[in-house]
Amino acid sequence: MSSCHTSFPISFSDEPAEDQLCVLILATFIRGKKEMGSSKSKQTPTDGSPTKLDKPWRNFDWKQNNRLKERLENFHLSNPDLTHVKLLVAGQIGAGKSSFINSVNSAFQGEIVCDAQVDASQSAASYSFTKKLEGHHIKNAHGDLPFEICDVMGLEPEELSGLQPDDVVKTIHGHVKKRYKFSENPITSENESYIETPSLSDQAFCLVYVIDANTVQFDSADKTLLKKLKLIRKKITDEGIPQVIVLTKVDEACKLVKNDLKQIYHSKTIKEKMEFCSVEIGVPMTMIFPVKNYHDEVDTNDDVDILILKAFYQIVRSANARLSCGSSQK
Ligand SMILES: Nc1nc2c(ncn2[C@@H]2O[C@H](COP(=O)(O)OP(=O)(O)OP(=O)(O)O)[C@@H](O)[C@H]2O)c(=O)[nH]1
Ligand SMILES: [Mg+2]
Repeated sequence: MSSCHTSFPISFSDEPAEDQLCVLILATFIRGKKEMGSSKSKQTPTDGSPTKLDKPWRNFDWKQNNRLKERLENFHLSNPDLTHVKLLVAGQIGAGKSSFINSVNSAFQGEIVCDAQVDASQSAASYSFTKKLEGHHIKNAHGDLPFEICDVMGLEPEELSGLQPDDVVKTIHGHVKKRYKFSENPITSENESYIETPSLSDQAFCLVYVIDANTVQFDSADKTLLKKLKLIRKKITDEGIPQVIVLTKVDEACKLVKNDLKQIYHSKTIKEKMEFCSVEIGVPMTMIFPVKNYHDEVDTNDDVDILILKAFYQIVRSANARLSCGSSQK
């Protein structure tokens, strides 16, 4: 195990807590499943409206927008030789990985940005819209910030199709060149897109796991996804790569939240979905962030921005702490 750990405790259910230092943007779970299985009756009152908790279950300052932006815009990387730190988003097809990247850029630029291509059809596609490894620099109105988010193909619930766990791990370690087109056959050192000796700027220091809140459920198909995740985690955990979960589409998952995003921490449904992810995936609640991505808006707004920036701030802090320990491959 790496001797270098960040200060963010992450424990996976099947592995010792000290081995669990990962930031992962994970986009999981099958589109189209609208309920959370057996817990449905507990979350939904008999009249069909979502349960509103009197007290918010997480203290959240809805006025920290400018403070967060300022901190991120003046962020200094722990390694001054690097111009940016790389972060990787991964997760299931259609969970909102590309939309999250666009939402981060939109929050900084104050207008809707669509750099990362998003599947506008909203269909329950069985293939990933994003196929190649794409790097997206995070920018504000004045230029580049020291962050780059890499977007990859979505994970599929079938064992042998789509992006393979090994490719995610190789991407984190910096072995995969930009624009590489993923396939079901993991990249090997013979491939012309394989980087034999990656530099620090090729490597990612946080894995962000994007999960669709609508579909949080672990049935047999999801178990295959879980297996893929466990394989990824197993490889990167010992290297102290931090892991963060971003829970997307909270607007679709809870009516209360759809009507007023500020109700997010009053929503029992969202709380239960986050707890479910925490238990099943093993990431502590403190490293799980619910967001609504920009998806049909023409203007940005403070409430959407603040949830996006809060998640991004934690991702960046975790990555920066890991970066101070050197290469992502130990
Ligand atoms: N309502 C709502 N829709 C969202 C949200 N995030 C993403 N979407 C929509 O979900 C669909 C899929 O989003 P993408 O960002 O393309 O998802 P992806 O994970 O990049 O998908 P692949 O590249 O195919 O693996 C698009 O139609 C988005 O507009 C959200 O927070 N709320
Ligand atoms: Mg995509």
